[in-house]
Amino acid sequence: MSLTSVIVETTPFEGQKPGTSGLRKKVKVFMEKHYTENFIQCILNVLGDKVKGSTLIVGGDGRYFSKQAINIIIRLASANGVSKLVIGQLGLLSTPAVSSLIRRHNVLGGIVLTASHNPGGIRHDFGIKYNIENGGPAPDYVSDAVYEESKKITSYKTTPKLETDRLIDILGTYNFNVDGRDFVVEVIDSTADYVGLMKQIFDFPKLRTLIRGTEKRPPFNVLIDSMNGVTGVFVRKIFVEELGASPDNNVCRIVPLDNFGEIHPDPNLTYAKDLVDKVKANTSYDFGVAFDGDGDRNMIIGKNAFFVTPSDSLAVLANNLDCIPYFQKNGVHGFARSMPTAAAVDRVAEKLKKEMFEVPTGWKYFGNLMDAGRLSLCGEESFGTGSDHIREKDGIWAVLAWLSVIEHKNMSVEEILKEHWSIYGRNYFTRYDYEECESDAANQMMEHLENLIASPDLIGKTYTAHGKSYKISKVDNFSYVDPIDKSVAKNQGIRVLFEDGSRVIYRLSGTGSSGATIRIYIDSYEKKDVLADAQDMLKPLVRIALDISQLQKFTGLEKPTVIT
Ligand code: G16
Repeated sequence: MSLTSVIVETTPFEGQKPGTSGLRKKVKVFMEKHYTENFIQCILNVLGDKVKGSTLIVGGDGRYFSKQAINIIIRLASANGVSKLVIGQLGLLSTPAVSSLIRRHNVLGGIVLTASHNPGGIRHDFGIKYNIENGGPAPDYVSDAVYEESKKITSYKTTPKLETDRLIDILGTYNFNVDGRDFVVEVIDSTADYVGLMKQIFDFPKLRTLIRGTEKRPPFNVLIDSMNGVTGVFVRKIFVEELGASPDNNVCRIVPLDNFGEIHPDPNLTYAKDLVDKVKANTSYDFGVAFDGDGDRNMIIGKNAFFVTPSDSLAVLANNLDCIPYFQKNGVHGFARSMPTAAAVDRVAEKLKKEMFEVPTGWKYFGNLMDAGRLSLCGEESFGTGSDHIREKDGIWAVLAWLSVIEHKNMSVEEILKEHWSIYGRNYFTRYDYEECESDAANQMMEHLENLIASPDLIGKTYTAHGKSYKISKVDNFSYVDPIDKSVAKNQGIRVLFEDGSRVIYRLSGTGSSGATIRIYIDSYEKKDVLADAQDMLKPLVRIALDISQLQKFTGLEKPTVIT
């Protein structure tokens, strides 16, 4: 049947400005008439002539409003001259799977429907982000252009009669003719491509032996928590079907729910408390991991819920990549971390004589370095770890990498960490999050910090708390020049650096959907005293961080919402 597109008049919406990773707003905002259509049309406008005849990947974490958004995308894409959409069945694709598909199919890009670790359901968050040809999140210049378009959009093109009802429920190729052009929707198995990629990277038979056990070695007992997010379908395929994990004892919450079962699908010690409690209560578990809604974040714990900070996780993997087939074949180039991430990996880079990069918060800043062949492994304190196999962070990849290291070293998680610290020393790290504060109060606090760091008196000033003193050696608002394309990212977080190498960093989150979230990152290095409790160790610096920022005065908040 031949279909005809139409032009629909619209007017701009305020605030369609992508944050750290795409546009995230309350579901009811995306449901407003023309809101989602406007944003999708703006992306297509920015892509310009490249859209004609192109293929795009579409999918997401299956949160509430995903199907409606996909239907809008199908109609707009067909009317704007896209030739083909490759869509995960039921709209499900993890963020890493989208990145993998873009690269393997060599297509123009992808649209990911997710608000990541933010809660889902009709009362919560939805999100849309665009990924470019290399499979990574759109760089700032693309997102800025989309935002500029959103301020002046007057119309969008759609094919209203294209029947989308239940189209993405059944695998298959669906052909349409729109304005005389062919338009194809291919609904694919959500996991097949990604599972294939993981099998190329890791030694699956060895990992299966680890999980199942041998005559000489008992099964390595894992608990994998998908937190009702999209990784559930991947966990079933990879860990249960391929690696022989028990569907009853080794995995939990693996059915994706559109409201994530009303939990906050953010893998940290506060929101993944269920996993922590289960691993603590059942001492037969050797390992626990939780993922976020869209599967790019991970939190690793060992026996008795021994917590591995993301900064340490990155450093340990960096130190042991040679046990993974992918790196044996491709070699290990450089390492990188986001600025607020503790510098544990820097010490590994130094020892292994690898290039080391410090970029602003946001996975998009790693892409150019990977494309240039200068970066193999990177990570962020926000529970993101990944490599150059794709251009997104990758939760399942991180677990398979950890299991490879455990299999190779035949040591527990805790033993591996303790050995690592004994060689490199330890970066104690904590992050305090103050979620959903009043935006004005948060902005005033940041202004206060800006003014403070502008004052020359601050350098050399000593702060004392709980009997420990720290002398300020440098303060700035972090800015970054991309070594490849020389683009500049300014105002990426206020840094207070102390003479002994300790750091306090302040920034506002770029992933919230309402209000403001203040993040304070505290990091201190110890060469010898490596076995203390992180919260005890960092108590003086936390006090100092709160004193410098006067957070309580500005926000009225006594306590953070989340402590990592
Ligand atoms: C996103 C980005 C990450 C970044 C994080 C920071 O994570 O993909 O690279 O570290 O945001 O979040 P915030 O700005 O809130 O500190 P995700 O998992 O939400 O896509």
